Amino acid sequence: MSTELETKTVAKTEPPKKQKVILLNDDYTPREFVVEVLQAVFRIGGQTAFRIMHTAHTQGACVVAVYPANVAETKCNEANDLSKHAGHPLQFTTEPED
Ligand code: TYC
Repeated sequence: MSTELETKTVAKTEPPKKQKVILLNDDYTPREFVVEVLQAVFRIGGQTAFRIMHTAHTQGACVVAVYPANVAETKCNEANDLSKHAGHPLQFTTEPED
């Protein structure tokens, strides 16, 4: 009979944290540019992109989408870099999903 103790390790994997990507309004970025960035970076169709742009324009901000945290950060940085390189003040940010 063995006297060795067996240790069982149960992996407790937390579901990946999710983050909202939020589009912020500003007074200078052309509306068409906002729609183009939404389409290119977030793969959003033209009508939905226009609606998100318009909501941010009238309300001050709009949730673009919810992604796993690393995806949200990457897409947010990509969109902000595109805007900066084009010389626009357009800003995207992330915040934890509720
Ligand atoms: N408010 C900008 C304008 O009047 C357009 C705009 C819309 C900018 C949405 C940013 O998130 C934004 N040209």
